[in-house]
Amino acid sequence: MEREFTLRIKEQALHLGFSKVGIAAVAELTDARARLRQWLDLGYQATMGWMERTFEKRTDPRLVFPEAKSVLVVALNYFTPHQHENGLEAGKISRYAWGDDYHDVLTEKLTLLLDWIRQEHPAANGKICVDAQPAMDKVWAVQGGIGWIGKHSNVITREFGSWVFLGELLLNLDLEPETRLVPDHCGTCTACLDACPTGAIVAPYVVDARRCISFSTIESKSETAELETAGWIFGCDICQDVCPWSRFSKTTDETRFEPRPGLVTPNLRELLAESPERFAARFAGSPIKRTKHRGLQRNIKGVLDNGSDAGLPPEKS
Ligand code: B12
Ligand code: SF4
Repeated sequence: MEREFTLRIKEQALHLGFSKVGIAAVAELTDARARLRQWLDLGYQATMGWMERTFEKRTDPRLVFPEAKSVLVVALNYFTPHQHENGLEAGKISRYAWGDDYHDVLTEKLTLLLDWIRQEHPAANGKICVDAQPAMDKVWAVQGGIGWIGKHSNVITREFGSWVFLGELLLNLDLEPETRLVPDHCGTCTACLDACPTGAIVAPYVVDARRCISFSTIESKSETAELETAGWIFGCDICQDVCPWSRFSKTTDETRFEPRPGLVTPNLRELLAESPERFAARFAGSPIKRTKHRGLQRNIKGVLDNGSDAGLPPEKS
């Protein structure tokens, strides 16, 4: 496939509002596959059984889209310049969940991009991957030249830090892959490992979900709170807040990621008093709907039982 069309696709992706875009050739993910296998064998997926069930598809895009020849990877900056406040009965929601659900935003933009590619190239076909399809987003982001996997295991970009969502478009086109990848810039820094209050980063680049506040407050289906979450009631940003690369954060142009009213540091007693109906209405189209009313109530009770503002980690300076 000619270089010129690859460049035009990338231009169109940026025009649609993506912060970064890159291309990787479809290939077997040998190293990542071995690491994922080891991670699963160690039980680090906790109760996310779907990680095991989708192992084959997750490590081979051709099982998701047999015609796939290229992986177009996108990153979308979601940083908005708001900070959590400490206080009695204050809960913390992670930055990624303050606004609208990123799955919807990325899927909408990738659909527009695929439509444009099809218009320009009638034989083109593709498959959108934003979590609903199993894929190793972070590995493709590295191979597509977006950034590097940091020791907290999230992809870090030089331009926006790690505050980017990732997604892919699998295409049946032979696009020109990136030849210049971004090297690992973590160096000797261990800020994320040192700051994680639950010791979930068990080794550089390796997160044990069983110990991670993000898993415990979002994915866990347990009836009662299993971890002391340091005030977090949905997700956790500590390892990213302390990352030196977070100083490169920039406010996103995507207004749908601006916080919904009262969501940065909600009052726990008020949120606890909300009915399931109010929860459903308030969190329609928000990532927070994932916990359902019951899960959020569990998280709030867990924080209140532990003392809402006790032991809160330092804010990003
Ligand atoms: C399962 C999952 C989780 C789980 C497990 C987290 C994890 N680290 O795997 C839980 C629920 C804990 C979670 C939490 C979060 N998640 Co999550 N999650 C995923 C999901 C669905 C799959 C990730 C996966 O494949 N894990 C399996 C493990 C084995 O992979 P891995 O951690 O990437 O490990 C690889 C490397 O670290 C590497 N490696 C291992 N050892 C070594 C050694 C060296 C030297 C090197 C270089 C590499 C290396 O090899 C491994 C395999 O390639 C992806 C979406 C997707 N489809 O990819 C989102 C995703 C990773 N999550 C995302 C986000 C935003 C989060 C949170 C920040 C949300 C929050 N604020 O609470 C936290 C971050 C917690 C953390 N520190 O990781 C984003 C990350 C965006 C980014 N910039 O990277 C993703 C990509 C979703 C998206 N579409 O944007 N998540
Ligand atoms: S998200 Fe929070 S609990 Fe999970 S690894 Fe990062 S700092 Fe630790």
